[in-house]
Amino acid sequence: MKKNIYFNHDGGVDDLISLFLLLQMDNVNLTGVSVIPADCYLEPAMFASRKIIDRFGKGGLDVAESNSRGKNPFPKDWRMHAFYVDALPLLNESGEVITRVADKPAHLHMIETLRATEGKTTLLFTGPLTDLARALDIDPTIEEKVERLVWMGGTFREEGNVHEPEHDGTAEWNAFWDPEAAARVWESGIEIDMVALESTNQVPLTLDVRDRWAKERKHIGVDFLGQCYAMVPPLVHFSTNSTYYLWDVLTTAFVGNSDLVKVQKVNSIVITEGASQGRTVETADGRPVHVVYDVDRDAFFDYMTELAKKA
Ligand code: AGV
Ligand code: CA
Repeated sequence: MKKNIYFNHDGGVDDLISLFLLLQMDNVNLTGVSVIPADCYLEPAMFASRKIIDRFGKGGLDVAESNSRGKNPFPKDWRMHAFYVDALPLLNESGEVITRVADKPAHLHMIETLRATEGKTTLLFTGPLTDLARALDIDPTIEEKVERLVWMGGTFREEGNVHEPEHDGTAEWNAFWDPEAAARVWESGIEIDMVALESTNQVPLTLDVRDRWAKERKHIGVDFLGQCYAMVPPLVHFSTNSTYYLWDVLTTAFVGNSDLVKVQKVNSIVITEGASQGRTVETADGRPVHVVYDVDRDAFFDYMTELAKKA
């Protein structure tokens, strides 16, 4: 049976590749897509999403724009990535965009889509949780329609990936952009699977992976992976602030094939104020989440590359 998936993303290279891979999964019924302007600019991320659906999907989807705003903005250099993907010749061959923009903002589009879909839906979020928090405030009864939330975000390590003034570096960026939103979702009864930095640190973009995609570029989908991952810096000597990992792609792969990873239950809270804002902390009386803390790296790269070959 196919799983219903609603996908909210923030237009990074790995968010857009996630959309592409979801469209190749036989066991997924993608019910809706929305884009939040966190780690992207909204316009190119919307166009890129619609063109990816046109080029690699089967039709029947529209894409909703989020009007949410965060507390701590992403660096501009990173937000630019959506412009590069949107400009790829592969996505502009037809010269037209068929997939439409939804008539409602993302959080209302999600409520409407959950209600209109038979049975329950898994929410896949690869950016901040702002649209989900707003949807829960407006209509908490949507919880009944949610199978679970799979979120790329958070970490229980000392070291997060936020390197910003006035912060102590313990948070992951999707949690840091809107800490209150994460805390709001933590208050809900929704089951949460958290693909944390613990596992995503194990899947950096490396040169051997790029070489593999280059060798197999005769497959249009693998060429697309190679073109997209040419835009972002790989891990060569040591990890820097801009080093790229396959954060969201691992999260999406977990939805398609949970055998790739190991999961552990942790009780936790989200810090919303001060120098550690956005940090997720383990505490005995916190709310339970399932943390993806380990991944079979080779099996993951095989899985995503094989999916891309189906395009
Ligand atoms: O913290 C990881 C999240 C993921 O959803 N994003 C990128 C992924 O889409 C923020 C981010 C952290 N470090 C980055 C990020 C970097 N070096 N480049 C771009 N985005
Ligand atoms: Ca993202």
